[in-house]
Amino acid sequence: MDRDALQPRVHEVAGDIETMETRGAAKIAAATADALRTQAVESDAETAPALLAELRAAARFLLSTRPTAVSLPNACRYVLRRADGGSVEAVRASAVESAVEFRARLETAQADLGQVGANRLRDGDTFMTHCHSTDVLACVEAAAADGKELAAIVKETRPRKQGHITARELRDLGVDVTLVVDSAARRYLDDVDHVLVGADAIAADGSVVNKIGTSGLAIVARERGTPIVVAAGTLKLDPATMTGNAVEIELRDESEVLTDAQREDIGDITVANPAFDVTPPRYLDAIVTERGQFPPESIATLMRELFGEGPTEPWQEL
Ligand code: RI2
Repeated sequence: MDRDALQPRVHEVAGDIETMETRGAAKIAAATADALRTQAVESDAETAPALLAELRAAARFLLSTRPTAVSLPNACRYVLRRADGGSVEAVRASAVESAVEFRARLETAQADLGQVGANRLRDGDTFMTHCHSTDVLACVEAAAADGKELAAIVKETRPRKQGHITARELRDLGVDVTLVVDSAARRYLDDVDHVLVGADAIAADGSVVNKIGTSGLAIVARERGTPIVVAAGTLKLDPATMTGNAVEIELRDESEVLTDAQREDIGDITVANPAFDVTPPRYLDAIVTERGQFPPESIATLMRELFGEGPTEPWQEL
């Protein structure tokens, strides 16, 4: 199906995800569900199969924007598996209902996992974090609501410096924030009670894919004996990894690393800009989800319960 037939809002949402105007795994998932809802509402398809074909095409288009955050295909799975019916109106209504339900579940999940994560944090604790994760923020927000006073060492997170967003949001929650450059992490780990990070995807073996720099932080934290906790709703579980698929690591443009002038000045070199890395389960202490806290090695059991034995790809063309 031609992408031009998709609603302008779907193009807008896809563009915002691609340029990272909309970023963070949970926000990407929420925007994806909204885009599919808009496609259903605004479509002038006249038959149920035509509307379903449009929804599948919209999902494929959204999926082409960023390859790593599994929340994106999981949002598409949720909406498309429930969009069904004998008439165009029935398909429209079920797509809208499932997209709205997905958003509501996302919010509840974040609040629930926030409380689980908050239970790990004690009054007076200091944690270190990397990048910007709304799941991590949910844990801190719940701890703050419980009256706990916290301090945070926030890594700047090159190249896009999402640590600045985290620093501002933590400060707004009343957390005592120290911002450090990424390479200062090891120096400050002695002052830290927990490392608390988010995730873009979690594989069936308990490996966690998160912003580049997470795995190095986890290895150094393990050496120091500092617990490493991942806050991640079950939306981040990647069912495709149950059948042996690897998570694709997004490689982004070199312009995020060097300005044109810097590039010109340095001359003929290669610039590599992977957005994510993989932390093996042996460096992680716990994965905090809305279903409770799990040792990383046991996550496959939860995956099977939620997704069955393997992934579905309801966006495939029939
Ligand atoms: P929440 C972000 O990726 C970070 O890697 C962060 O840890 C992860 O998404 C999860 O974010 P990016 O979109 O879902 O900035 O917890 O590349 O908000």
